[in-house]
Amino acid sequence: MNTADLPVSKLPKDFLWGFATASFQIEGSTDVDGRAKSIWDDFSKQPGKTQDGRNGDIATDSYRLWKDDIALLVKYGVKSYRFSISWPRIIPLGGRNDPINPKGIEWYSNFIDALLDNGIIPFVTLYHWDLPQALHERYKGWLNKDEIVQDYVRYARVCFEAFGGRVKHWLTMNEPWCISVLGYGRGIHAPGRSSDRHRSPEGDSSTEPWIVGHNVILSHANAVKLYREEFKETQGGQIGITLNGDWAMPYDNSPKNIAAAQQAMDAALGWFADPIYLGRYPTFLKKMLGDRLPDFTPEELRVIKGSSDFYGMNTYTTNLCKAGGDDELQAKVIYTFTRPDGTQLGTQAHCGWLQDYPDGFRALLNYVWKRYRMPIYVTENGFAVKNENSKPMKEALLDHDRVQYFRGTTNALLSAVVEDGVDIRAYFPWSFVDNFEWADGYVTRFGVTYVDYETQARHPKESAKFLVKVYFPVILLCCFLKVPLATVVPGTC
Ligand code: PNW
Repeated sequence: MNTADLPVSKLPKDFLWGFATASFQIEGSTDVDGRAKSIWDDFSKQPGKTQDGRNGDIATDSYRLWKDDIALLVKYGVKSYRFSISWPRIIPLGGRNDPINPKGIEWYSNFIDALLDNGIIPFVTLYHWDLPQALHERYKGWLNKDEIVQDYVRYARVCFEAFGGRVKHWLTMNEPWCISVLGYGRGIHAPGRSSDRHRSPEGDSSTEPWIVGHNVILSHANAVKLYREEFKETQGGQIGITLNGDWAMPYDNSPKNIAAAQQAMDAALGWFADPIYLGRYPTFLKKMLGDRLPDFTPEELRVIKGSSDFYGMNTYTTNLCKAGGDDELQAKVIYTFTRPDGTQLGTQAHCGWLQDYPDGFRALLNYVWKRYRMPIYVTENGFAVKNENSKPMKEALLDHDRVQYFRGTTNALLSAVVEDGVDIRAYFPWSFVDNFEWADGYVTRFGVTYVDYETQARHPKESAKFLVKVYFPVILLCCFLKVPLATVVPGTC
């Protein structure tokens, strides 16, 4: 294609890019300055819950090393930084009548000031899985609609009041699917509930994930209502939710596998996106679950529909979908990475659920744009190189597969914007640094920065250099010149 014929780029001037993290995965210092426990504190200490038996007590020590972290972000030249606030640092016992912890407020306040002083825009997640343990003990946390919605909204209010003068980008929740399915269905994330009695003494995987998902949606929507009614006018920020969802591709052209792929989209992404953007649960989900899927009252639906200013997207991979199986948590669909001809979809990551397939990212961006018509903020996207943790550091820094991954996704993103006309406004690779990868412990590394856990020293990997020195300025240049990436970096599309 000749440059002159190219469609005009729609990358906005204020396109945000940077890196993402989450409080429990990086902060450590779990018992200082008045913080109380989150559900991950004890869970990660139970034998067998994390792959390497390690927990979040130290993580990347970012609660203490925050100035060094900001210095590195400055060196990388990011425009924005996505991080999360720890609820049990702000309200240690969590509830609406429980005391606020001034030390917790002070820490995030200083952190936000320092970001802004360095010209970095804070992009803040209110809830990235570290529920105050006290709320789980008091009333079973996300399972209790009457309590959790009010407690979450009060926590959100405290954050809007304390930080909203400076924070203009809010995410209410990170990945409700993971909260519900991994925490209350599969039982592999805190609080670890499941029907599997080898895993958990309590729990019901056939009902609890759907109840939790329902209550997470309601909590999100009511926090947004509060923001819009009492803060938006004076603070002028944006607020929305971020959903995980990977592209579901039919295994082959058979009608049953084409239908299976749509079911997979409905059950993972539509479960949350359909109520929030379209005002109803997907028909497939209702049919599969019957009355195990809670209903929203008409009044609740009015609060939920339209309760996100944008579409927050976390996405990592593509699954080939075959009809079959009886796993409701996966829409009764079988996932595979092996094509009918026996070849693999893409490069395998360290974790079993991830292969590199950039065309799927482009397809997902198009699907979400066409279905929901909301501007898209890509709030997570990344890759864990196979066996990176077993390599000597010098070798681990040469993270070729991660560079390839980001080369692919960057091209896919630009093609979606320039050729397909998708409205994308932000890109945050996961993650700024290697960190506590939940049930994987520290075995799986997602960072563009290597963390030496003996010394806590940070070392940029090739992928960080790639994103920062080549692509990010190039994205901005493409935006400025209104041309796609291939015309600026030959051979990339
Ligand atoms: C996301 N899956 O989690 C989270 O938002 C991050 O905290 C996490 O570190 C990152 O992705 C990498 O895993 C996911 O099983 C966890 O499909 C598991 C899945 C997807 C996302």
